Amino acid sequence: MGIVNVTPDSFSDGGRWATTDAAIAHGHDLLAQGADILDIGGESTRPGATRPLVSDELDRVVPVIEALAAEGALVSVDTMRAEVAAAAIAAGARIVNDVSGGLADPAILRVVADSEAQYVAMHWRAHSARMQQLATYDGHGGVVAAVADELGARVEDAEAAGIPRERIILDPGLGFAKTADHNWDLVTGLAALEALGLPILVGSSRKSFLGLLLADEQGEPRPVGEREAANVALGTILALRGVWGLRVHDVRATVDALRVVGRVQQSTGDGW
Ligand code: PMM
Repeated sequence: MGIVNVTPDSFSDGGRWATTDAAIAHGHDLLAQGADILDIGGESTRPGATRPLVSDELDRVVPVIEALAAEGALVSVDTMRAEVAAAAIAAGARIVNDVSGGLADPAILRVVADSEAQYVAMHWRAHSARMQQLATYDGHGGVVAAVADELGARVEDAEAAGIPRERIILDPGLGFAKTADHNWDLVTGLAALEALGLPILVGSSRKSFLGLLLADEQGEPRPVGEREAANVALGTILALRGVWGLRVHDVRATVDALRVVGRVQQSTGDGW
């Protein structure tokens, strides 16, 4: 899944694809690099971000989705808002990627239920301005048990609103109300999410836990643009585990890695 952030303020690429034409061209580039899905978003969720007006979010994403979907691309809309999801589906989006899993705007669940779109429910606790204050997981089983429980509740709500289970994909929400250690716990504890029996999408691309892992001797995090090799390594591990999707900014390197995984699995099956 290649990322097209039509935003002025995303943490790693804010402003780069902020016009309709630049975003569409970026979508073409990601398809050429081998993306299966284009994830188009008009709201930055970086820590501390303020929310855009609904009208601005619509203006950002709808024309980009219309153009790319009309060309046959499989488009996902990255939104927490029912109104934006509805407009995106009308414009041709076939996946709704809701980073709040239906918590920010519960009406989004009915919008998806009334369509044929797939639904990504990500683990989330609060909007970006507040989320890092909620990065506490003191219960038995820590962050892994809490995320599995809370995502399980999101699935129940989605099903109650009429979204069939077959259309739901789960995402641990790396970096959302999570410290770096929480993110690593989730990666290594993926079995607890897999136990929910649904496909899993993971977004680690350029995130700060990779920057911290690769920090220099002074403890200075590796800059955002120099985390790609680590991201590909993580994506390779996750692909070997059988995750459904990887949400990435640089598609080519991940696609190359997935080809290697595919070639190895062609010879070894799942038993290597
Ligand atoms: N991360 C971001 C935005 N949307 N959606 C899903 N499903 N999973 C994620 O991890 C995720 C997301 C933040 O990253 P960005 O600002 O680089 O898009």
